[in-house]
Amino acid sequence: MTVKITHIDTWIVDVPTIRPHVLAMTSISRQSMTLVRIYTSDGVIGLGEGTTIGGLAYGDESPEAIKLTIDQYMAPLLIGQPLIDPAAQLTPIRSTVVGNHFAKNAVETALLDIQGQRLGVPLSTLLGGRHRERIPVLWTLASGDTAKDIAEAEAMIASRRHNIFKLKIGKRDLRQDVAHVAAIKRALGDEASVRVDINQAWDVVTALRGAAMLADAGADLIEQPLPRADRAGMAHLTRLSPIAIMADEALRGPLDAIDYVKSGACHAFSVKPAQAGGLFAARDVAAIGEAGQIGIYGGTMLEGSIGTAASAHLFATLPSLRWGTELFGPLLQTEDILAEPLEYRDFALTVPAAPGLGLALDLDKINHFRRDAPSRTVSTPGRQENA
Ligand code: MUC
Ligand code: MG
Repeated sequence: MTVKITHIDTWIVDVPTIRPHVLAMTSISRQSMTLVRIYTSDGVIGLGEGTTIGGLAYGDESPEAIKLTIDQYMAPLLIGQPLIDPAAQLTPIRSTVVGNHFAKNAVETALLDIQGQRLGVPLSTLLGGRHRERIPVLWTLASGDTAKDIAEAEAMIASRRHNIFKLKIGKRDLRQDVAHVAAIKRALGDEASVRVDINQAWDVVTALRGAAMLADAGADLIEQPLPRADRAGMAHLTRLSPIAIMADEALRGPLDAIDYVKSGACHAFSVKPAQAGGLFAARDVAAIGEAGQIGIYGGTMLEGSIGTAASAHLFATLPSLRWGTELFGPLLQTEDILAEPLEYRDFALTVPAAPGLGLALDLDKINHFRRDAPSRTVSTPGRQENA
């Protein structure tokens, strides 16, 4: 009998963060994840996640927009259809939905999760197979306070959870920001790598000065210093910077990756499935970078465990991860939504081994944090919830 896609659920789940996370353009104290579940007629359920940072402060799809796009425009193209390979199942979506990379990534992940479960193989096998079982993970220091950041980093090193740190700067005056970085690097010493993420907050002149000052302070790398559209500025800076320049927000898929390689506009790529438009598009971004001698880094949108596991499956398949990864999203949240959380130890994340994503949800937790949870619902009369 033909197996069909029968039903698709989407929920926005708001989980508080363990402390405020301060970026150049916004500060978050909760993470809003749009979770997707795709059901098949033979009882398989695929999971996906669409998560951004700070509503519309980071990208141009909000959690609410991701949900609406999936519910209104993608689900009708899937529900009732025979289940086929994800590549072909996604064709009508690719041809009728422009952009909306976060929503596309969430749906693609769920379809791959279904395929992996049905074939009895982990998602990484569908993506070509693993180079590694465990993935190095850095931690972002973003409390906004130097002494707190140092204490946080020291605790991370002592518990062998992280020894690479990314500092969010760009909000304050350059000299203050560099003093903050220098104090942290001095306190942590040579055993810890310190990098910075500017989240597009500088112009070229500030970035040129900043790169020299940060090199003196012992930082290794500067992530997305300039606005995403300033490719010429990034190329200029990349030629002159004494430390590595990484592209993040600028990479919205393989075409951006080609352009960045051709114009020599960075030394490193932050590869993000959500920004690229899916795991396959992100794999292409990484392959283009590799071919162009660009150092690869596994980025995050501070996703929870579903998006993080999906990225981990992909990053396990990449031939090299020169700059490691930042797949710490679940650790920034006060509660995990999985029945069995992902394993972080010895400075690395273990890639799940069970079929598909290899995850099981904790539905009680999800029900508690769901934005439309019965206790918090303002008005959804007559709505049937089926968690
Ligand atoms: C970003 O810009 O890289 C990833 C880690 C973090 O702290 O923020 C995100 C977004
Ligand atoms: Mg970044």
